[in-house]
Amino acid sequence: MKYVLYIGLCLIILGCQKQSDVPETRLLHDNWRFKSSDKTDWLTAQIPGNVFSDLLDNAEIPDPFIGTNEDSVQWVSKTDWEYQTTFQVDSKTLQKRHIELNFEGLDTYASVYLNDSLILKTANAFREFSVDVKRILKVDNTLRILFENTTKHEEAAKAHLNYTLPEGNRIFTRKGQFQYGWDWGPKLNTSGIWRPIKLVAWNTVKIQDIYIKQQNLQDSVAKLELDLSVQGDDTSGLAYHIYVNDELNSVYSAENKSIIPFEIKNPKRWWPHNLGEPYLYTIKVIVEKDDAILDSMSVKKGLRTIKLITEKDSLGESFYFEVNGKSVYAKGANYIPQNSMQNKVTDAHYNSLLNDAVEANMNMLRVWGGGIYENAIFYDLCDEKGILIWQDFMFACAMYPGDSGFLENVQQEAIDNVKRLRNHASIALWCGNNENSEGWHRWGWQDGRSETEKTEIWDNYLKVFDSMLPKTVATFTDTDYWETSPKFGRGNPQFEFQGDAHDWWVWHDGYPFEHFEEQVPRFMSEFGFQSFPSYEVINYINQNDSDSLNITSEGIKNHQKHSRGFQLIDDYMARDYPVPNNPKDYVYISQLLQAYGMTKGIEAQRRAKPYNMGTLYWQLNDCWPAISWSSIDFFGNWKALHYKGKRSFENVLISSEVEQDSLNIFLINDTFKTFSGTLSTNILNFSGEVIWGDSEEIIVKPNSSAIKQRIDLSGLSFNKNKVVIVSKFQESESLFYLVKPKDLELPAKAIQKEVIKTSDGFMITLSSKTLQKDVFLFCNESGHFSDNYFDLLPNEQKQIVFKTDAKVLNNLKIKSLNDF
Ligand code: BMA
Repeated sequence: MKYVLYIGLCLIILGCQKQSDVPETRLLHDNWRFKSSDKTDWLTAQIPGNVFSDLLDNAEIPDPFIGTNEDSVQWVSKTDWEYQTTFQVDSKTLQKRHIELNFEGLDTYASVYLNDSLILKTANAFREFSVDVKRILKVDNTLRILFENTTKHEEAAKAHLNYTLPEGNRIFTRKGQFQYGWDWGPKLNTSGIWRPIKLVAWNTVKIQDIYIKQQNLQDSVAKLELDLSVQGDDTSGLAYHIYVNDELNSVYSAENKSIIPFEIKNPKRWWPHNLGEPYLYTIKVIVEKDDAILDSMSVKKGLRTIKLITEKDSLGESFYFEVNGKSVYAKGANYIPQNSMQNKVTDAHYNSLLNDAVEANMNMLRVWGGGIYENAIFYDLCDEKGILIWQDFMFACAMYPGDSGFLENVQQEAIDNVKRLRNHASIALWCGNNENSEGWHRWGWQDGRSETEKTEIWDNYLKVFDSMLPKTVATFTDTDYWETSPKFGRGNPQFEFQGDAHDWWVWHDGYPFEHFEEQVPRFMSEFGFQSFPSYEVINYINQNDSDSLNITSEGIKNHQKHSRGFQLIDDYMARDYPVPNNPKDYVYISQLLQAYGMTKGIEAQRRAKPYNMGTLYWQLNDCWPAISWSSIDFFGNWKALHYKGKRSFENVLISSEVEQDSLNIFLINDTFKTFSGTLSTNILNFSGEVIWGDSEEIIVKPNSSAIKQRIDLSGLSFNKNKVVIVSKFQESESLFYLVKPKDLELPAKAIQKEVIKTSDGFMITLSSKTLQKDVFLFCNESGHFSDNYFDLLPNEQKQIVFKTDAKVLNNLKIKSLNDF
C-alpha cells in the first residue's frame, strides 16, 4: 500500500501554519559493497538487489538467462555473502527520541551488524524487521549484513527430523520456493537485501499501520472504522483528523483510542474493471497534539464487499466470488514472479503486465504459492485497474515441517503479509497453499511411511493450513480463506462437483484437449499447455550459438524445464496441427496449438456458467526466457494464447459446441445488463459464399450462459473441411470450424497488405479474397500488434495498429495456417 509520509509537506498541503514534528524516514540504499565472505575484495552493490544481479553487474558471472549459463553460476548459492555500507547521521536526527532501522526484506539467513553490534538475525525473506538502534547509532556508521547460504541451515533443520519430507530441502527455508528450480524456471537461489532498508527517527508518536475496516456498506452510507496503530511514549491527548479525498471528514480526539468510526455518504463502490469502475478513495489520517502535526498516513481504498460462496447445491458445492452482492465470473491466469532476480522488475514491468491482463479481459489473477508475496506496487495497480487477486500463502507442492520454531516463523510471516495487504480492494481471497494437499493425497508421498509418520506430517499440515493461517486471516482481515488449491485433485471424485480444480489431465497426463469439454469443474484455478516463446526470446537464449533460431540447441533444452515438455508439444501437435520441420514454423504452430487447446477450455468453462464460475489458466508470465505455459513471454511479447484468450474472455461471448448432430450456439453474458437483438449464423465456404444462413431475435439475460441457436447439421450437405461458421450478435463475432485445424482444406495464402505510418507506429490493413487462418504478423522492430493470430474472412478488411518507436517498418512478414 502506498503509504505517503507527509514530512513537513503536510503544512503546505493543509495551508495552515501548524507546527510539525513528524517522523523522518530515509532510505539506506547508497554506498553498498559486497564480497564473498572468505574474500577481501569488495565490489559495488545495488540495493534492493541480490547477489546474482550484483555479480552480473560486476561482470563476475555470465548472464544466467543465456544458453546453459545457469549451470555455471550454481556456486553463487553455495557461498556466504557479506554486504556493507557506511552512512552518516546528523546531530538533529541523532537527538530524536526514537531511531529504528526497518528491514523490509532480507534473503534469508542474515546477521545484521551496526557498528559491530549484532542487532538482528533473520531466517525468513518474507518477514519485515524493525530494530531500535537509538543507542548504537553515531554520526559515522557501518552497517554490515552477512548472508549465509541456505544449504547449511537446511541440512541442520533436516537433521532434526527422523524422516524425509517431500520435496527437497527448500521446505526448510522461508523464501520463494521457485528459486530452487521449477518446471518453468531456473535454479537461482538468491541472497541479499531484496527490499528496502529504512532509517526512521521520531520524537513523540509514529503511525505504524492503518487499517480501514468496512463495518457496513450500503448505497446510502459506508460505515467505516479506521483501526490505527500508533507507537509512542505518550499517546494521550492525540487528535485524529480524517480526510477523504482531501476533504476533512471527521476529527476524533478521545484519549487512548485507536478505533475511529467514520462514514462516507453515498459511497462509490469499487468494481472489477469489466463490471464497473474500480473507484478508489484517498483516505488520510493526520495525528495532532496541541495543534502540532505528529504524523500522517494515507491509503487508497476501494469500497466493496467480496465473498467466496461455497454452498451445497444439488450437484455438489458452489465455488464463486460475490462482489458487491453480485456473482462474478472470474477470468484470468496464474501469476508467477516476473524475474528470478526480483530487483530487475521495474514499475514499468508491473504496469505493462497488468495492463496486458486488463486488455485481455482478465478480471482475476492468482498469485501462486511458489513465488513471492508481491511488492506493494503490484497490489496498488490491481486496485487501480480493477483486477481481483487470489492470493496464495507462499507454500507449494511439498509438505512442510511443524516444529515450534518453524510455526512461529510462519505465524509472523503471515501476520506481516496479511497486515501489509489488507487495505487492498483487489484481494479477494487468501489461500493456504498450492497443491500440498493434492501432492500428499495423490503423488505417492505417503508410500513407505509408517502410520505415526503419516499422522505427524498431516497433523503438521493441518496446524498451518487448517488452523494458523485461517485464524490469522480472520483476526486481521475480513477476507475469506481457502485451505488449498486445488481442494480436490484430479484423482478425487469430487473434482467436478466441489471446490477449485487443477485440470492437468491435459498436458501432464496427455489427454486430448477435448477433455476440457468433458469434465468441467466448479472453478478452474489451473489448466495449461506449453508453447515456444517469441523469436526474440529464442534468439536471446541462443546468442552464443551459431544458429540463433535453433530450437534444439543445448541452451533451448536448458530453458525447457519440464522433462517431457518437447515430446508433449510434439505429440499434441501431431494430433491437431501440421507438424512443420523448420524452427520458425514450429514455433508459430506451437503457439497456435497452445491457444487452440486453452481457448477450448476457457470457452467450455464459460459455457457451463453458473455451474462453473471461474477460469484461471496456467500461466500468465515467465520469470526468465523460457519454453513454458505462459501467454506472455519474458520480454513481454504476447503469444497467440494472449490474443486468442482476449477474445475468449470478452464479456459478451458467442461460443459453440457440437453435440451429436447439433451445433449449439451459446451466448455468454458476464455483464449485469440485458441485451436483445439478432443472432445471425452463416456457414461460409472459404471464398466467402454463404452455404447456409439463419438468424433469430434473441434476448440475453444478465450474468448468464444459454444456448440461443441450434443448427441441425445432419440435414445440411457441405464439405466440413472447407467451411467456417460465422455467428454475429451486436459487437460480438465468433468463427467456428467443424474439424481440427490439420484437417482444414485451406486455400493458398493470398493476403494483400497496406502499411501507413502513424504518429506512434504503423497502421496495417490486410484483406484477402479467401479465408486466411491464424494470420501472424511479425517483424524485426520491437513493438506491439493490436491484434495477431486472427482469422481473416474472405473479402473483409482488417486493420491492425503496430505500436513501435521504429521509424520504418522494413521487414513486416506474414504467416498463416494456409502456408501448410
Ligand atoms: C501447476 C503449478 C506449478 C507447475 C504447473 C505446471 O500445478 O502449481 O507447480 O509449474 O503446474 O506443471
